[in-house]
Amino acid sequence: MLRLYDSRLSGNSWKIRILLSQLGLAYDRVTLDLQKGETRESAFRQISRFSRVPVLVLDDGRPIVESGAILLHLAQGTPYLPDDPYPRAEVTGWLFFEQADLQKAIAVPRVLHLHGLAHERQQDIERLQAEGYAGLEKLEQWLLGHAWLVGDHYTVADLALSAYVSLAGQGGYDMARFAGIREWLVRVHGQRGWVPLIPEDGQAARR
Ligand SMILES: N[C@@H](CCC(=O)N[C@@H](CS)C(=O)NCC(=O)O)C(=O)O
Repeated sequence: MLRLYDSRLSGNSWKIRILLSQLGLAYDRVTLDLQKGETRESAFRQISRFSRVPVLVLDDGRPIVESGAILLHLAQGTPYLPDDPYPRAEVTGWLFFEQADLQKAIAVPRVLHLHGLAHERQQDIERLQAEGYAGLEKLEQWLLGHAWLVGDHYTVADLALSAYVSLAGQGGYDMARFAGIREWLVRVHGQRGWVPLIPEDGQAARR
């Protein structure tokens, strides 16, 4: 059985839970408490070379780290990842863009807001938001002319980017200015098998 190490509010881990649900794959879920430093415990560091979630442990015990790598591995041979090398490279390109231009710029302000540190770290938040808004503007421009990030249907590119983009409001981002992104998020969240970040609160991920 697959085993997913995650944490409750981790957007990177959420991406994996969405795809596992969409693929109908059963898995054991091990939810770590980041506040208690559980990602830094030595037993977990044997599994996760970067001391971070998500980690997917395969049936044969081999771990895969990094959300993008896990998504690409799981999506191989499914409609969520094109077989053709060119569109496949486009999917990969969006995954790199998410990590470089959006993920940290959204995740760090979000964590600071969730932990009540937004006021004292306002300068850091503004610097990260300037980067994040630049990335969001590029995404918006693409989505004003395209329904999906690659080709004519939903792929793991849409899945991967939608996770943190849909959580940006929790990091103090004003998403009202991005009509293309908002409409795309509605399409993404309507995909069969999509699951909210917190199962007991279907609305949380949409805020
Ligand atoms: N690039 C990594 C980022 C993973 C990451 O930042 N994970 C966070 C939670 S979302 C984490 O485990 N942090 C460990 C900690 O704060 O102790 C990925 O996409 O998987």
